[in-house]
Amino acid sequence: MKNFGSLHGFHRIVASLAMAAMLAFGAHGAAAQDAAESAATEQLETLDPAVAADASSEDVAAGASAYTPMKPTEGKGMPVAGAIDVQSQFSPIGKQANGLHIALVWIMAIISIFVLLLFLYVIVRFNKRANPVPSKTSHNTLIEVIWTVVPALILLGIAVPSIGLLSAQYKTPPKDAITIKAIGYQWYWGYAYPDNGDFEVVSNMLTEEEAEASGEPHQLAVDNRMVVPAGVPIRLQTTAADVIHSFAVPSLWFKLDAVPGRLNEKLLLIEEPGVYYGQCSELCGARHGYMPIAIEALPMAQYNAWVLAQGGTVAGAADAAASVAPLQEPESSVPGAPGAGAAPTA
Ligand SMILES: [Cu+2]
Repeated sequence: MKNFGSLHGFHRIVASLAMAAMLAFGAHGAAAQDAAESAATEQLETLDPAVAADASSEDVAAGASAYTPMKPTEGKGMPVAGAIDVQSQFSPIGKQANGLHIALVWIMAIISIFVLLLFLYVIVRFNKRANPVPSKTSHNTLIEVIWTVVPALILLGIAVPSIGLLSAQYKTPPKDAITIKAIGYQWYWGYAYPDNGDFEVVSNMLTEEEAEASGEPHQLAVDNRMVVPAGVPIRLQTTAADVIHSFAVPSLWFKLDAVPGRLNEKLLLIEEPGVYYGQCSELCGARHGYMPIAIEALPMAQYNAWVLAQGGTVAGAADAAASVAPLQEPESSVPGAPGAGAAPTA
């Protein structure tokens, strides 16, 4: 148990060091900014005017033509300055895992304090001055049984929820889950929507000025977000076009490698609408640190409206679409075309 406890403490020290390193890295980020600028500007020019317009508005438009990127909530779905713990969780699996994490920290703390108190007691009570003639006792069956059985029970108590969590994290998504595919490129993300007409959205990082202008955290803000429905199961598949990337969003407890030639999938269920940020988490080349992830979870009706605005299709389109937006020709979505969201040609 002592090992377990100290490992956990060690983990935290490492996390703090890593954070310090990341802060230092962030300071150097400006150097690579110039290279980013031209690519991002190019991307911005192809933006749908409706998307680019008034990013500061807090309204989440219901109509297809009026989609406005949602304003992120400070501290939600993003890192907080000075924090050392896990981000607040917004998925059921994240809450389960965070609960186990907190329980383990408490178990670790209680055991560490207990062992520390034993040490102090021995140091004070049995030092050479206080106890000049030591006892020659070498065995005590009762104590030996207790200090074997109790740690074993504690380990068992940890193992059961731990193994349960492990399997729950890789539970297969239900049949009716909406499939969305995240594709890693050097160095940006593409999001394909095979269940919604198979259009693809290309997502590039915003420059510092652009992120500031839209009220978003720099190096996490992107031009085109991965828009998903909230409150319904999503079959999130990951793959890559060139090298291995990793799709990771800490506040949703989601991390899955994106491997060329392979299709990984995992269930994603976001409990409430919001903007959730993440980053590529597999060293993938020079601009690995500049391919952030921004997920915008919307209520189903607004998600459908967004899909239609991108030129995609909606299941059971007739009624769902009629209430939110005019139908568009599916031909307007060219599979794999970058910058999907151009106006339909018809
Ligand atoms: Cu990457």
